[in-house]
Amino acid sequence: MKVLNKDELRHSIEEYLKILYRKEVSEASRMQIYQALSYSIKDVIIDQWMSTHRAFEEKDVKTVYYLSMEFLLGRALGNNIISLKLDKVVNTVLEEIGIKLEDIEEEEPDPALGNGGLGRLAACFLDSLSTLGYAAVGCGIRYKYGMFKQVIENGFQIEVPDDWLKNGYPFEMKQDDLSVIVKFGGYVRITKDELGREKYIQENYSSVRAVPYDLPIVGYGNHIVNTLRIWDAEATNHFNLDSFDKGDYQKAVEDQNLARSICEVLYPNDSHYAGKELRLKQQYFFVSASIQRAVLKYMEKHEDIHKLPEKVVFQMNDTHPSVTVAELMRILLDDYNLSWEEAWEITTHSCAYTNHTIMSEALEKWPIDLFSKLLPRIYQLIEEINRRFLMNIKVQYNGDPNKIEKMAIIYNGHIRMANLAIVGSFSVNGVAELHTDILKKQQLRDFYEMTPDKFNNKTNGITQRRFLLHGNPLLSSFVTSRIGDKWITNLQHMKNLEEFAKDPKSQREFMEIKYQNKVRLAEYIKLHNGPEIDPNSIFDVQVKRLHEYKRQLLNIMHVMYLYEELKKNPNMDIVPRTFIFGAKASAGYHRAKAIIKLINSVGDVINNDKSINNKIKVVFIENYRVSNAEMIFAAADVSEQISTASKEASGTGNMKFMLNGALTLGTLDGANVEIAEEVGVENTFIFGLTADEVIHYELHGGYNPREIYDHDMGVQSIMKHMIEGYYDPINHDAFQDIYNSLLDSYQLDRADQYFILKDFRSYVEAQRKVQEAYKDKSWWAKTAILNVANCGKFSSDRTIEEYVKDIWKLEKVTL
Ligand code: GL7
Repeated sequence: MKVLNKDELRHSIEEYLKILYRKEVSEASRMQIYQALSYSIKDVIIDQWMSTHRAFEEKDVKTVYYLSMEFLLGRALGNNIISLKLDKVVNTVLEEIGIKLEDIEEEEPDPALGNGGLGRLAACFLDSLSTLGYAAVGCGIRYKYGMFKQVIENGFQIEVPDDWLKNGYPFEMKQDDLSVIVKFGGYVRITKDELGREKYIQENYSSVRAVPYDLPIVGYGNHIVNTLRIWDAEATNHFNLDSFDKGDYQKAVEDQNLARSICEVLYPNDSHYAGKELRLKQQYFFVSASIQRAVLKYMEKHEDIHKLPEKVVFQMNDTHPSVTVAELMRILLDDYNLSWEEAWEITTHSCAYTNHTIMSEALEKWPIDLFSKLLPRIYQLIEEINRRFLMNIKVQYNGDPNKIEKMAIIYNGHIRMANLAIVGSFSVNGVAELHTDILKKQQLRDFYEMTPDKFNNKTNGITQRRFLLHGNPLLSSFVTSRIGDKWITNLQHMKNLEEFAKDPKSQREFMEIKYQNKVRLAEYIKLHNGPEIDPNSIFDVQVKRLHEYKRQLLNIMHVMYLYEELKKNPNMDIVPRTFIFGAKASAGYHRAKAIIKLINSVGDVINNDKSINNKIKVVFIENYRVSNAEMIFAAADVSEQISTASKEASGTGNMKFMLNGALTLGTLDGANVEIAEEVGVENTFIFGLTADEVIHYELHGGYNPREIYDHDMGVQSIMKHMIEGYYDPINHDAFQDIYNSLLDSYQLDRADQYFILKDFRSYVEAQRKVQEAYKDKSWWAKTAILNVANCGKFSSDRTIEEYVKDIWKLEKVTL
C-alpha cells in the first residue's frame, strides 16, 4: 500500500505540475498547486480504494446503498489529508514550498450538491460508514451546478450559479464501463412470452445513458475507502444527421436535450416540494441507474436473486428516491421474471425509508397525469402496489374509508410518495426522538397502528472529524492534550473532559481558544464585505437555511427590541454582543428573501449608529456554506436553535455548535431536547412553547397574535418601525408582507403561524439570562466545556452504529 514520505510527496507534486501545466513549483499558481497536491493525495487513496474493494468482495459483505438526491460534501482535500494522517508530511512539504495548507484548501470549490441539513447528514453518514468499516455506496446526482452562490447586494440576496466543475474536480473518476440506460415516456405494450406469461414492454420511449462518477470517501486512519457514486446523463445515440433519413431526427434531438437537462442543476428548495417534472426525471434517473447497477453487481457473484436482501439494503433519504420501491419491482418482474409475490417479498426486505420532516409543504405528491406519462411502467406497478395494499386495509379495517383516505398510495388524483415509501419498506425512521414520536402520534399514526414494528428512531449525528478535528484545530489540541485522541473515532470519550470543566487553567485556556477563533472569524468577516466586529463581544450565531419555521425573524426582532431599549436608555447594562446570521433563501421564497433584507437593513442602522457605542452589532455572512460553517461554529458562544417547537425534525447545526463549546439557546424542538438531556437543561437556555402546546393550538385554535400586539408596547413599537421605514426608508415596502404574516388572518396561512409573537417575551427573557450568565466568565467556561464533554451522543458514528444494528445488519471490515 502506498504511503508518502516527505520527499515522495514533493516529487509527486512536481511531477503533476509538469504533467498538468508544464510548470515548476516556483512558477505555479495556488490553483495549480492545489490540483497537483490533490492528484498526489488521490494516488494514495486509489490503492486503499482498490484494496477496500477487494476485501469487500472476498468477504462478500452486505452493502448499504444510501440513496439521496443530495450530498452536501464540503471540500475534500483537507479532510482526506487528515483521514490519511498525512497532515504532518503535507505541511512540511508546503512549508518548503513557502505556502500554507489553508491557502491551498481555499482553492478547492466547495462541492455543494445539497441544500442544507438533509444533504449534509448524508455526507456525515458516508464519513462514518468508512471510518467504522462498513461497505457502503452513496448514490446521487452529479449536478453540473450545485447550490447557488449567494451574493448580497444592497441587502438583497442575489443568486449566482455555482460552476464547481469548471476547473475539473481532481477526486472524481468517471466509470464509463458501468453506465446503464434509463428510459422515460412512451407506452407499455403487453404480450405473452413462450411460456404464456404476460410480458410488459416499454416502447417508443426516450432514453439517456447514466454514467457514474465515483468519489472516494476515506475512512479515518483505517485504510477503508467507500464510494460516493454520482450519476451524469449522456445522450444514448450520438446525434447524427443519418437519423434524419430514418425519420427519428426529432427523437434524437429530444434525447439529446433530455440528457442535457437532467443533471444541469440542483433544485434549491429546502423542505419544500415544488412539483416540477424535471425534478421527477432527476429522481427516477438516479434511482433507476443506482438500482440497476446494484442488482447487476449482486448477480455477478450470486445466483439466487431471492437472497438479494441478505447482501443489499437500499436506504431512502426522504421520499425523493422513493420510486426505488417500484423500480426494484420492475427489475425483478420484467428482467428476472419473478412472480409478484416473490418480487414483493424481496423488495420489502431490501428497502428502508427515513422521514426528515413533518412540514406538509414538503410532502411529495405527483399528479397521476404527469407521473404516468413520464414513467408509464412504474405507474402501472404503483397502481398494482396500491390495489393490493387497499385490499389489505379492507380486510383489516372493514373497508374503513378513513383509513383509505389516510393511507392510500394513490388518492385524489395524486401519488403520495411517503405512502409508497412506507408500504414498500421494512423500516421507517424519524431523525430525533421528538420527531419520531410526532410521526407515530400524528402524521403517520395510521401506518404506525397498522405496522408498529416498522417504526424506529435514529437521532441524527455529525462527524467530529470535519467539525472539530478539521474545523477547529485549537480546540482539538486542547481536548487531545487532556484526554488523548480516542475521541476522534469514539466521541463518547469526550465524557472524560468533564473533570476539567471546573479547572481554572482549563477554563482560561478554553476561553483563550474561543477568543482566537473569534479573531479568525472577525478577520474573515472583514475580508468578505462585513463590518468590523469585536472578538470580546458575545458571538451569538444563527446559521442555517432561511425558513419561517426556523424563525430568524424572532431573532432579528429581538435585536430591534434591544436596540430600541438601548436608544431609550443609553446607560443600559449590556454585555457587548455581535448577532451573526448566515442563511440562503430558496430563489422563489419571497418572504424568506424579505427577512434577509430586514436583517441587513437593521444591521445597517445599528452598525452605523455611533450613539450606541458598538454595544451591539449585526452581521450577515454572505454565502453561508460548509467551508465557512466550520470556522463559524468554532467561533460561536451562543447557538441559536429557535424553531417553532415540533417543526425542526432534528437539526444538526445544533450539534456542531455544541461540539465546539457554544451554549444552546433554543426551544424544546428536534434534537435540542436530547442536547438538553445530555448536558443538563441548566447548562442550556430553553424557552418558548412546547411541541404539545404548538400542536394543541394548531388543532384547536385559541391563539390570536393581535392580542399580543395590542397589549405589548415593545412588540408594537418594533413592528411599526418595521413598516414605517425606520430601518429602511427606501425599501421598507418589502417588510409589509412580513408584518402582515404576523398579524393578518385573512391571508392563506393562519396569522403568525410560527408563534413568533407568542414566544417573543419568553425569548427576550432567555436572552437576558444569556447576558447575565456571560458576566460570570468562569461559569461560562465551565458550561462550555461541559457542552463539549457531553456531546458524545451526537456523533454520526453513533447514529450509523444504530442503523447498522437495527436496520442494515452490516458486518464490520478491518484491513
Ligand atoms: C431536514 C430537517 O428539516 C432537519 O431538521 C434535519 O436535521 C435534516 C436531517 O435529518 O432533515 N428535513 C428536510 O427536509 N431538510 C432538512 O434539513 C431539508
